[in-house]
Amino acid sequence: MSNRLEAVVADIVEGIRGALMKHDVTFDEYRQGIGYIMKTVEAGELPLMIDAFLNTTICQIENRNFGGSTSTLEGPYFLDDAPFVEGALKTYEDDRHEPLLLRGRVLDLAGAPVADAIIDVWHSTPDGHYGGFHNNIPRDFYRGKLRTDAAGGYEVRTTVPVAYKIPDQGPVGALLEAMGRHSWRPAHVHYKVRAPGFHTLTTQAYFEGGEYVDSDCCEGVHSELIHADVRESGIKVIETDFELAPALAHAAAAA
Ligand code: MBD
Ligand code: FE
Repeated sequence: MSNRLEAVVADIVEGIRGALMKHDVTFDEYRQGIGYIMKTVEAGELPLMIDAFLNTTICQIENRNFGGSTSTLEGPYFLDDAPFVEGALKTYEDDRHEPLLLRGRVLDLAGAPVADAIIDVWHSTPDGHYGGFHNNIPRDFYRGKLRTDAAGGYEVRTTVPVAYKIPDQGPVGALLEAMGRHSWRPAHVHYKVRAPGFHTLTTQAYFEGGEYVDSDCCEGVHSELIHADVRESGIKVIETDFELAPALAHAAAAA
């Protein structure tokens, strides 16, 4: 058996060495880089930093190796212990809330319904924060698990999320801004869809015309994940069918 760990780490190191060489990085800058990483760890933002730069690459690999719906960023705010919810996610009472209905079906690659699939849904508050992470918002707010019915269907009410700014007081937002980039993600709803025998699908929904849809700082937007402004009796609806691939990876990844 080949040593996969050795192979991957050696190539990562080689890639970093190439970048350092290319830019004549000085010893002083090298020490500053280490200091920056230390600060990021202390601020609890290391997962955020890595996700901002590399999560989308892992998703590209998933999309290359599995069929089914397009996968995109999990991001740093998924909580696996979110409770099952019926009808609606728990949210605050907030004048800024705009109601949102999420619904659709979970299907296999042949289009047959997948019953009893579990869908985690999570998204931001109307001021761009996540339950369990920011401002003492309870862990079970703006997130929950759904179970698909016999027809593979799911439906839940919640509120429209807003664009998310990676905080610029923290090391990650500060880095992006110092690089001359912005630190915004377009408004999005997160989903993680799981069912026995299927490859887990992690994805998001975006809003057509929304701010930053064309310039996500984490590069997680795919055109097929952008939803038009559909309304039923005035209520915004995102209808998404999730197609799950079989659990087995493409030969290239499984080898
Ligand atoms: C988010 O909300 C997110 O989804 C990602 C990918 C990165 C930072 C914040
Ligand atoms: Fe997010």
